[in-house]
Amino acid sequence: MRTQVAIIGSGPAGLLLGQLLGRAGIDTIILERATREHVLSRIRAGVLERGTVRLLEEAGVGERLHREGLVHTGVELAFDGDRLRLDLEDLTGGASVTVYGQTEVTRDLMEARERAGWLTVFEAQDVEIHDVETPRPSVSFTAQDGRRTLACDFVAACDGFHGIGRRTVPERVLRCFERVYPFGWLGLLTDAPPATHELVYANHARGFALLSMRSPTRSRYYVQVPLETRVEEWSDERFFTELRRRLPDAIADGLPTTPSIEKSVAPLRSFVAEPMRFGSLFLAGDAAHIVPPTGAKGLNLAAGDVHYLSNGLIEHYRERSDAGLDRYSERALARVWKAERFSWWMTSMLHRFPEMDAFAERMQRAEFDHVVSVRSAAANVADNYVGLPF
Ligand code: FAS
Ligand code: PHB
Repeated sequence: MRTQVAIIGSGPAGLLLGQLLGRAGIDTIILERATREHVLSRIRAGVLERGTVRLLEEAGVGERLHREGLVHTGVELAFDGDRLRLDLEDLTGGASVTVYGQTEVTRDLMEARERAGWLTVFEAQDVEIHDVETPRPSVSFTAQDGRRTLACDFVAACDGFHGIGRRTVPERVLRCFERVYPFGWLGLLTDAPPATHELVYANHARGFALLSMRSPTRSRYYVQVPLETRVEEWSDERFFTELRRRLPDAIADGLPTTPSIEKSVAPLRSFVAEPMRFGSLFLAGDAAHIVPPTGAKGLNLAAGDVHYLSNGLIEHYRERSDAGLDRYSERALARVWKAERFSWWMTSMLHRFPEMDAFAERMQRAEFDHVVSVRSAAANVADNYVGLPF
């Protein structure tokens, strides 16, 4: 087997990269270890930055996104009952975000790839990356018909936090930075109209809560929970009771209680691996970095990496120039670290940390009051939330 760019991972990063390269006439093969059904069953991100929306349009998958996506020009912060609506459009000079689930983004990209006839090998097991420091890299894997080797020019590791790509970079080269938060998020999906028409991020003495949505008839809610939380411990009733206690009364009173169709606990961490390139191997998306979901950046950072990487690869094949590829890691990391900062700040301001003392509580309140009372502070939050430019 041979291709120009071997992509590992059929999540948003791998699929978006495959779509942008394919539309530029560059041949790719995606190796995905899970089944198609499993990939499409994941419930994850919900908010798309303006840059991500533009990239999805460029990838030819903007039609359903614009038909079903919800354009939000504001987002609300609540702090022990006080509420602040950030007018994103006013504060950023016209920008907004689009609420459209990652599951739908993945489905749109996967179906577009299948319509184009570009190959994805599902259930590719034991993927290994070889010879990325030579002009003839390759990827080996076990398919249903046995062990295969895929020769290629480049390898794009879009294989997430637990993938093989980052582990292929020698320890002498790789440098990792990490902060693991002492809590997680318990998320619940339910078929009921959202309690609010925009997202609400709430800081409460009992812990963080987030009201989000997937459509006018499907809501997505989160509550901060201890790290060791097991989903089985949380009935729907217990979840909604706790969620109500963390919200301003005017919102809590209007919260419907409908059966969950999905519940899961996600840990929170900040993580960056440098560099994002090693020879002909490029890391993109969660393979290279993780952010706590408080800033709604994870999926959007994957899109940003793919923007830089696809441009660099297209430039390589069209103009025989490696300038973009040579700058990929530096440019991607510059944007990653800004999003890491914002996600860490939002998480630090909105969550209850074990052993928080009175001073730390006052600092959180002061951060909120600063955003409420100083327009430049509010604009800074808004600029980061809608997405910094590529
Ligand atoms: P993904 O992890 O999505 O995709 C990687 C793909 O590679 C997977 O399909 C995997 O099966 C495959 N793979 C892994 N190892 C492989 C191997 N060795 N061989 C072949 N294939 C392999 N972000 C937000 O912005 N908001 C959120 O609310 C949010 N919630 C999240 C909840 C959870 C539980 C998780 C895990 C993440 C969440 N994220 C959220 C972040 C998430 O959306 C990621 O940023 C996004 O999925 C990144 O996309 P990819 O980089 O493509 O990685
Ligand atoms: C979601 O809808 O899943 C979501 C929205 C915003 C976030 C995190 C998750 O910051």
